[in-house]
Amino acid sequence: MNASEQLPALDHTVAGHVRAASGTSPKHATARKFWFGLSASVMEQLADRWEKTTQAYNATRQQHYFSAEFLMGRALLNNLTNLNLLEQAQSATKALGHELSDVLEAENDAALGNGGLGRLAACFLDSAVTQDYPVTGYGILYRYGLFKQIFSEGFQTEEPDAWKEDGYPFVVRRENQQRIVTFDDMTVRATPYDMPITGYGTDNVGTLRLWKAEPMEEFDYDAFNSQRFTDAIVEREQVMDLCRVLYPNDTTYAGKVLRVRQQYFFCSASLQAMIDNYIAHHGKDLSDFGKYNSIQLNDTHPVLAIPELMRLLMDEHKLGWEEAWKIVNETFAYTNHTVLAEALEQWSCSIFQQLFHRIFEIVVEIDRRFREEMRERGVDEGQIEYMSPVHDGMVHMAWIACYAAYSINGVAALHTEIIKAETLKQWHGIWPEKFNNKTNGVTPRRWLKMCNPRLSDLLTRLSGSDAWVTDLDELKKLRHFAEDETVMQELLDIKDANKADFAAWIKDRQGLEIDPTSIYDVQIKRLHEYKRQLMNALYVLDLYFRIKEDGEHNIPKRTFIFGAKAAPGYVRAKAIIKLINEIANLVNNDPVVSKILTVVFVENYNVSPAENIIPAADVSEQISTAGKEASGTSNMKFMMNGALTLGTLDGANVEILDSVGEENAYIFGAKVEELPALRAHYNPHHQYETVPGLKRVLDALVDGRLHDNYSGMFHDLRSSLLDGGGWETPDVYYVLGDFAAYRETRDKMAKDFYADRLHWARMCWVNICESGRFSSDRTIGDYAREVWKLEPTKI
Ligand code: 26Q
Repeated sequence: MNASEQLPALDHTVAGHVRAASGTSPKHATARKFWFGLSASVMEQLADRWEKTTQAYNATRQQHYFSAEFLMGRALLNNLTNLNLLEQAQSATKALGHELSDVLEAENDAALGNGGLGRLAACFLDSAVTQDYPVTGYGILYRYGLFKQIFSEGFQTEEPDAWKEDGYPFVVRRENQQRIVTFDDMTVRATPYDMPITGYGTDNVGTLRLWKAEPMEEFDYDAFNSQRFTDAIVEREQVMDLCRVLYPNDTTYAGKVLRVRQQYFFCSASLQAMIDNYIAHHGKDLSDFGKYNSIQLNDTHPVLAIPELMRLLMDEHKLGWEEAWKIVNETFAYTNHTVLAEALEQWSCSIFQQLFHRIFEIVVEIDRRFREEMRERGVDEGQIEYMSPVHDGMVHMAWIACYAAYSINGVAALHTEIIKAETLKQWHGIWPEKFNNKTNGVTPRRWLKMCNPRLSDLLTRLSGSDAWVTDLDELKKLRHFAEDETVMQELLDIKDANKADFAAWIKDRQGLEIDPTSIYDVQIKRLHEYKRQLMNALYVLDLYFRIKEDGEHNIPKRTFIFGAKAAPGYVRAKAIIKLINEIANLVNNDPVVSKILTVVFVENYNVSPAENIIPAADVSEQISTAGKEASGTSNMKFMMNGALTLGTLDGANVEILDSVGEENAYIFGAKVEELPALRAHYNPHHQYETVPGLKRVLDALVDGRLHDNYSGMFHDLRSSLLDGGGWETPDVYYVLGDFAAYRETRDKMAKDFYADRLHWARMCWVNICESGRFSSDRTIGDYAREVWKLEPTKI
């Protein structure tokens, strides 16, 4: 029996909710108010099932996903799709004088994450609930999400992302579930805001629990009255600061005290809730805690949960060290997302001593026992020192994770091999059995069904059902349609329609006209040198000169689409943004070249822009230096939507290639195992002098043809490639080294696009049909079976 069956249907409840939210008739409500009302109707529909799911999960073994980031994007359309309410919502909205598309556009993205790692967490929640796995997410309710990006004169500037200032209907404040988190210098009330996570084709509704920091007392009236008014205000604000903003750092580590406070805050509150919950359902004896709970640590950001669980078990629940450590060992699993040394978190001991001396004591004891254990194993002192959780005045978060966790995984096959052989090789030497690979995936609900309805309808029609939505391997069965010209023509028509939609979208958003018959060649991801947006930009500039100066003809028509945010303090990444914008100016305003090429830099790239860009893409740029991109996940989204990968053998590209075959992807560049030898003799000046096109584009950076507004940025970019400014290794990411191969492959790809449209369609089709392996349903199934030992629990 389903309690929600007794509810009035959505189309009967919307009007009332809109009236309540807007204080007007539905007809006169703004799109934003209508969105509030419609969202409230959705919350009403799922409430009873949500409660039931929570109860069912509490009785069983559960998995808890700890992550400082959840890049959720918009919720309304996703929930309507999952709950099969889309048609009802459409007609109800229309009947009340609104367009659903306008209403959906009124929602802000919940951008509580930087990029891949945060979006992965969001896809995982979707897949977990869709497959009825008892999984709960835990994170932070940031008041400001990832900054809003504005271009002014081509430079990135940042503005706060006040995404929920006028309220957010998809979280419920759980007043009665508050916990107290204690720092040595402040005590904070942690209030959970729970977000329902709906799944596709299931009544289960999972939970994302986001904690908010609040002052212990509503207001310190005592202080207020005793003329300490400002002190009282300042104290309140310090507490509120805790959750104010998401750190925009992505890949480079910054040892900010507030960041470690955030991490401890959400870990402590989440663990307290878990322990209380365990006691309520399974009794006071905590020795089976690890049998009912497992925690996945999304990178090292939540690793403070390890010493904090030790503290809670020992200090609050009176267990001994050995007992507590055994539980910790049974409970934690750790996912590594990066091989970049500069991204590994390490905190100065003094920060720990100042914020939570007890946690520091526990970490030091973990360190002492670790060293003892290693000595017993006969590990040499030098290696013990290197691996020890505390040394050189720093606490090494990844080392604590590797020691305490029962599972350590990378996020793509190649990445896992690299962490075993390099990044974490000492740990692999000691505990090889802890290591495993879990190649990332993305949810086909958001990244295919929802964002690409045309293609989804075709797939459903050809399959005879929509089973593929929850079993993406079903698409393999459609592979033979590659030989069916009518279907291939239909695929081309769908892509064309999506491209026309994107052209209208970007015209509306940025006033840019693009040609929907041109090739859409797309690179969307955070801006980082290793991702090599610079190499892409240099190619575009080279093409400009080839048309303009060399009079090359027969250059296929192309639209180059970029989307990327740079960390605000990452000066060189910002220089690359400025450069792309300047190239866009040059190209788009040239009377000759603009007939063939257009450059679009999508401002403020985020989850929802991605949903508009990906279904329209022809070419997916995945061009990181081999060995640097742990996995990549946009590569998978593109594949699912029928774009072809132009990429290096890096991250999950390797597995995409394996799935589609080399005849259905464009692969170029140095391989991981070739790079050390190539580097040994590498001289970027030689590339500059000999590789066609390179000298001209690199010189254009500094000879006045491109303007960096006298910032010196372009000069720095050029010398970072050629001589490292005299003090750093030049061209660390092998941009010039791979340029020739990139140019050749990209040229060929563009020719192929126009040469035989049906052949191109067949390649896209194979990519779509083989994308099942990259569904996050597969990933979550693997985690559930192999790491979490979890059974589906259906309500
Ligand atoms: C750390 C310390 C201080 C401040 C910020 C950070 C920080 C924040 C975010 C460090 C790293 C991140 C995010 C990393 C990330 O998104 N990594 C990506 O993870 C994806 C999912 O596994 C992979 O597909 C990408 O390859 C990887 O780059």
